[in-house]
Amino acid sequence: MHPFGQVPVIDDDGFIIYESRAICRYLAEKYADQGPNLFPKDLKERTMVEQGAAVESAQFQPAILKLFKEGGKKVRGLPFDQAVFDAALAELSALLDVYEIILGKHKFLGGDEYSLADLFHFSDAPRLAENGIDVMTSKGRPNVTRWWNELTARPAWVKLTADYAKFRAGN
Ligand SMILES: N[C@@H](CCC(=O)N[C@@H](CS)C(=O)NCC(=O)O)C(=O)O
Repeated sequence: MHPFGQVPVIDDDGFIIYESRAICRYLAEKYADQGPNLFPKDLKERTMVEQGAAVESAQFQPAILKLFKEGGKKVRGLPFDQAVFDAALAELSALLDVYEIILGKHKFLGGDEYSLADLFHFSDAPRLAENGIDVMTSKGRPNVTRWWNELTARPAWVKLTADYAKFRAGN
């Protein structure tokens, strides 16, 4: 189903889609009448969301994956380079300094409403705190902290993490 043999992939009544962000865009449009408006129709509002989404995929995700790549070695007991890890964390912190400015201008990454631009951060960023890295809420970035705390308190996210914990526990 997935040409690169990866997950996620969905089969929506025979319509097969891969790439998580394309899947999210499809589902947000398909179910636009349910829940919050994640992907606005207005050209300028949608472009703001696309701008925030592009920041996530072009800047945030590469930086966080660099950190996880080195941190994962430590977790698995493989040769680990603290300097590489520290440099990756510094890179992510510098990126969040820019987020701090953006989030000082509007409430969410893609404008003043919660949108796909914010939601895309759920694929990786929650694993930071799970691994004891508090960079999303560390002191000195009040806008980032406000934004991240608000995102992770959303009922859908709280429910998903609770369901996942039950799934991992085998219930
Ligand atoms: N850009 C892709 C990344 C997909 C991806 O990296 N999937 C990983 C799991 S998160 C995977 O399937 N890894 C197994 C593999 O590549 O064999 C997306 O966002 O859907």
